[in-house]
Amino acid sequence: MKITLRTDVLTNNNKAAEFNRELFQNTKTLVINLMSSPGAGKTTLLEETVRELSGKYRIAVIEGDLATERDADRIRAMGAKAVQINTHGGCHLDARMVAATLTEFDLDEIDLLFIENVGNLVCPSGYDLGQHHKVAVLSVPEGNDKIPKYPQMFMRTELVLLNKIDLLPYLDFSVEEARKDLTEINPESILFSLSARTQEGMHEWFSWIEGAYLQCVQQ
Ligand SMILES: Nc1nc2c(ncn2[C@@H]2O[C@H](COP(=O)(O)OP(=O)(O)OP(=O)(O)O)[C@@H](O)[C@H]2O)c(=O)[nH]1
Ligand SMILES: [Mg+2]
Repeated sequence: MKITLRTDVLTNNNKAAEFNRELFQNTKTLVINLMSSPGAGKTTLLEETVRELSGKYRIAVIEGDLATERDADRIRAMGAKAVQINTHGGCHLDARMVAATLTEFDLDEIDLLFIENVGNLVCPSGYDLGQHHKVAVLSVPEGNDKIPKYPQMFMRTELVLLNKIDLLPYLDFSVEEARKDLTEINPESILFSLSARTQEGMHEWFSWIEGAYLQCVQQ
């Protein structure tokens, strides 16, 4: 019974995801679904991304949280349009929630749409939102065990942003071990080490976005 219900939920989600995907492709809007534990630094990374890339691209953000407009307000303060979804207890965004916010945007006028998922390493990765890319953020204070302990998240993402590397001197996190664990779980995935606080390594993330955008518009 439980399995049937989950299948139905996912089937409905996948239909909405296909609707979103077609819209994103028709309007040549690159869409990135950003996922992580609470506090890994998703909003900070997006603030810095808006700061760096808004001269070149038209950027918008969908923010997912259980409650408050705080993250959307942070993005608006950087000058980008942001729409907040409150899940009121739900642990992830689904494709229908995203579809419902799309009336708030003119996608023809947006080059990059970031979706910041609810902070959680478990549920968000199981839901296709119709995005082009799923990106996971992992942060140094979370410790080395997160990749092996939450494998579904890292199996389903093609890029991992290891954030807060400015804290490496104070904690026992091993970047080498993280790379090794990631390769075992998902040999295709790549990892960029960076700090949204000090900007170290951020250029790799910005170049990756530029490459992904080119690919999106050429399709
Ligand atoms: N030292 C350090 N702190 C960081 C860095 N990036 C983010 N932070 C801090 O980490 C805390 C959480 O950052 P957020 O960007 O709000 O994290 P989030 O992933 O959006 O959190 P949720 O939306 O609640 O899931 C804030 O106090 C940030 O200032 C970093 O690179 N280095
Ligand atoms: Mg956030």
